[in-house]
Amino acid sequence: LFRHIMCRNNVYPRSSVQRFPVPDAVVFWTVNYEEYCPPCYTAAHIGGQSWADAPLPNEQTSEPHWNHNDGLVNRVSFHGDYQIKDGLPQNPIGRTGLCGRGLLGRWGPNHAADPIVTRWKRNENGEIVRHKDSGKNILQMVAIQRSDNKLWAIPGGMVDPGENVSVTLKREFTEEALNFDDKGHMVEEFFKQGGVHVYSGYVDDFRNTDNAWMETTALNFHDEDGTKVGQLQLEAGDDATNVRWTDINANLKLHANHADIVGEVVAKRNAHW
Ligand code: RP5
Ligand code: MG
Ligand code: MG
Repeated sequence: LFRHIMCRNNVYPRSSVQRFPVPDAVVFWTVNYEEYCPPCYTAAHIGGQSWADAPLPNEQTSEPHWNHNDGLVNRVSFHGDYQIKDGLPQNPIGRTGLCGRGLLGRWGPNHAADPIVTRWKRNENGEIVRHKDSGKNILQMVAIQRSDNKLWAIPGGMVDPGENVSVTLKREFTEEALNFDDKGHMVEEFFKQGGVHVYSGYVDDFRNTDNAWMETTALNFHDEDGTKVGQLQLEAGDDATNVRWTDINANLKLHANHADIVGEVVAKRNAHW
């Protein structure tokens, strides 16, 4: 497990709540941090939403079925069983400087899916472009610009209750990179052939808290000859304000730990980095 960075030592998004300082040395719960006293924050607007849990502790409802599939909600973490302390799940990576759920709907893991759609970079003659130093082919991906933090990212989104991850991947790509319009069922057909599994686990997301965090399943959908999704006319939609084909290399800066996830695709395809 890596140490999270984006969800520490800053002001929580869409709020004025300052996270309690968590230096690198005291991230893990196993390390003693006597002074640790994080503020609690759960955004008011998530109350009563269908995608959100009830507040906790709660005398009216029974306790969520932690570490299990709970009705239509998947409360299983990719990192094994998480601990419950004072009735609340504990972030498996460690302290974030904030308790409560912040902007996240679920206590514990909030499951997302991330489709990494790629093609080879080509010149005007349709020939694959190699990088002059590495000699390796340059990979391009569909990246969106997030409206919430303006960062470029994989066009991912939350898994709806009971939704199969394969449906989430296709749906979120269509919503964010094609503005809800899968013209000619290109995405439907292309994704049906199956993607290559790249990553399942924790996301170093700026919304994470001590009691709620993002986890994702990332798959790579690669258009080898560039004649299928590689030809799509992109149009940003939903929570994306911009979309583009982006050259992939070591300088790529993306939201959360998306660049690390994309790095896995590069390794698998032996592309330039
Ligand atoms: C990221 O946020 C995940 O990796 C995924 O890309 C995304 C899901 O949240 P929304 O885009 O729905 O805000 O951390
Ligand atoms: Mg979305
Ligand atoms: Mg999204």
